[in-house]
Amino acid sequence: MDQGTARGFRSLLLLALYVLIAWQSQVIASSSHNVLTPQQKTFFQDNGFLVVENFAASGVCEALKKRASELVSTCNFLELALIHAGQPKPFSWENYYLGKGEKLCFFFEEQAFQFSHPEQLDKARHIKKISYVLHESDPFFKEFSYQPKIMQILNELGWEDPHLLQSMYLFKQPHIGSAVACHQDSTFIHTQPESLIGFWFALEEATIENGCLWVLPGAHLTGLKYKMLKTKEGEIIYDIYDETPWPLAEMIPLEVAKGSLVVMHGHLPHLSRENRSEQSRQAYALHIIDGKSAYLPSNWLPLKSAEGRLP
Ligand SMILES: O=C(O)CCC(=O)C(=O)O
Repeated sequence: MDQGTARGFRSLLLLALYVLIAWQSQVIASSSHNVLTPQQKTFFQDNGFLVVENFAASGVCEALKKRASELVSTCNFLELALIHAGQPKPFSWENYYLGKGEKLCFFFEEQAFQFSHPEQLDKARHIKKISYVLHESDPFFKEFSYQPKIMQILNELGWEDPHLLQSMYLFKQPHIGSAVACHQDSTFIHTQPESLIGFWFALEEATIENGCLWVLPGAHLTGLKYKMLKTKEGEIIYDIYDETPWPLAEMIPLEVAKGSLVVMHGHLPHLSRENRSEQSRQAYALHIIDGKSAYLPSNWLPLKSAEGRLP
């Protein structure tokens, strides 16, 4: 396919995505109903998470998956291989992602760095995640992330002035998809008062086999175990409050269908296990704060104050 045809195809896909999302929004706007039932809101308050089925149409999931794979094809893996090889600064992970306001960061599974010829690597089969500002820097993800239905759910859950702060595309590759250790998202993003909430969209079916999310229901009512802080000098440090291990045996799997949304309170402990199955488990995650809270200077991720606000 030549460049002109590829561009035309991309515009068509973006238009299709726009029409699908606009149609969904129209359905919401023209109905007097809330997206969430009172039972769902109570469930979220009690448990710290909520599954909203059929949030995104299958065509929207496919368009986002296709866009993510296009973005991966643009990534410079050789630069990352140098960073991984532990070259002295400026080739360090910190320099790669710290303070990178608008640029996309690409992270690969460990196996990618074991190739003796990095230029021959099949990036599509080894990419782990793309972060942290897809919702700002890519038109497809921006269209999806700023749709009114997201705002409506946030409002219904009590977020009055939501700001999209961070986004991540998670590939969870077949066979080699690595685990994400148990954590609370508010460890990494701080506001005063706390207001972090995560929206995790399953772009493919998520099962125990392919590494679905696991959560600890009700544990969002407990404090943070630790905080990752950036010092005035720009160094990353950890403030530890509680060293007891997570009760992993009490965690429950969230097996969800393609198109489902999982909402998670910033204090909810969650993890995902390795994917050893044949199926990938692709997902898109958004981390959102309330603009009524102060965004603290201890955050590693800079806040672009005017942007990130939902309409
Ligand atoms: O998708 C995963 O495996 C983990 C995602 C996660 O931890 C998050 O969105 O906060």
